[in-house]
Amino acid sequence: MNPELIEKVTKLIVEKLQTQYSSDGNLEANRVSLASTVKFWNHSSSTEHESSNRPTLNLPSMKVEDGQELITFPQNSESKSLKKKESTIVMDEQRTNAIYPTSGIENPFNPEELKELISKTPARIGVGRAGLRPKTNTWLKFRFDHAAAVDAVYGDVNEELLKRLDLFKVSTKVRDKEVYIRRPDLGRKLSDEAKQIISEKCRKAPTVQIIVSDGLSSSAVEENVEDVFLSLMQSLRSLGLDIGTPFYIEKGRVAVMDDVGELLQPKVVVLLIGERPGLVSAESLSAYLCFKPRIGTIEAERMVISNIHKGGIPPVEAGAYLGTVIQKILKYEASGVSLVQKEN
Ligand code: B12
Repeated sequence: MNPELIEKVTKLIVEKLQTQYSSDGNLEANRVSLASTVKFWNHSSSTEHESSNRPTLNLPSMKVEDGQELITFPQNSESKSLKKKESTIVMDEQRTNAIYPTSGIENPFNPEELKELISKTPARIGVGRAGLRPKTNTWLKFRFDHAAAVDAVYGDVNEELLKRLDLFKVSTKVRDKEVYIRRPDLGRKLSDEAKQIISEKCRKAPTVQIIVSDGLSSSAVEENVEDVFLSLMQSLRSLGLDIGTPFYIEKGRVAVMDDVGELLQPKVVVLLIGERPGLVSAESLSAYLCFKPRIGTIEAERMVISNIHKGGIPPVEAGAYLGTVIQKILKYEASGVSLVQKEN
């Protein structure tokens, strides 16, 4: 997607969220409003159910056209089935159609119940079998998804992408992928060289420090980070927040943000990092946030917006939404469990 289009979309989303959160200055109302507009991934893929795997942003029906590109955000008040992201519905249908009724279990005892069960989970259920073995199609699909997961974990992020986003690259204390997988502790520490480069290149004490890392999926970064990053930057700018010098950490873990916090003393760190590949996608990105992360920060102080990918939370929406979460963190000077406590 091009940057101008992202800018337009982000502005619209941020403006809408702003009016939702702060129009009346009433804390309780704002809290209720946040709770009612953001719903996290719950592993349900049913189109019939209230829960959703993407935030329903209460946006006006919004169309942004730019040459060939067209983005449409369905209205919150639309029917339940429309609340769900269209691509997810298509995926559901494809999956259900692929498995039922032509393949999978032949002559099921209760076809309707089977269909209902399959529609509720991305797990490979109701796939049938050939004798004691999985059917060839099921087996090939599994091998395909497994290969995608291995590629995601072992791959490296394209240098061109980092150049495009103007992110310089540093490493953690681990260089080898095998070691990275076996020693999460080393991925939580910056190398000495990284510390020196960051100190030289980055502005100190910014309000918001953005970091990108491959984590457990380089594919997640390659697929989503550009849109999330650009809309996050745009969203922070529209909110008038000061942004530090962003950079990329290779083979990072979530808690590496503590080292960055010590070095640069930002108020908030947002880390865009590849998630461990799972059943639904090998390309899912998370944004972990923390108010003043420092050595010794406990996990409960962190927050996560997960499942950012084309079948989950759309990247541009995620970036725009993150800006408003950061604004809230700054307002309460807290994140994670402390934020919830202060809000209440
Ligand atoms: C692996 C994993 C875990 C592992 C982490 C083990 C480890 N050391 O790697 C364990 C089993 C401990 C775990 C625990 C929890 N998890 Co978890 N976890 C995941 C999973 C499958 C992958 C995360 C990942 O790839 N991270 C990236 C890599 C690079 O990070 P890492 O540095 O190796 O590991 C850190 C993160 O994984 C982080 N983390 C893991 N889960 C959570 C949850 C929250 C709220 C936070 C702030 C951080 C966090 O803690 C690790 C140590 O720093 C995601 C699913 C997903 N789609 O993302 C769910 C997921 C992130 N977890 C989730 C939850 C709810 C939890 C728990 C709160 C469950 C509970 N009730 O106790 C706890 C909180 C742990 C914490 N750190 O605060 C939810 C978050 C939902 C949300 N949007 O808020 C997710 C999205 C699963 C889901 N679909 O519900 N988790």
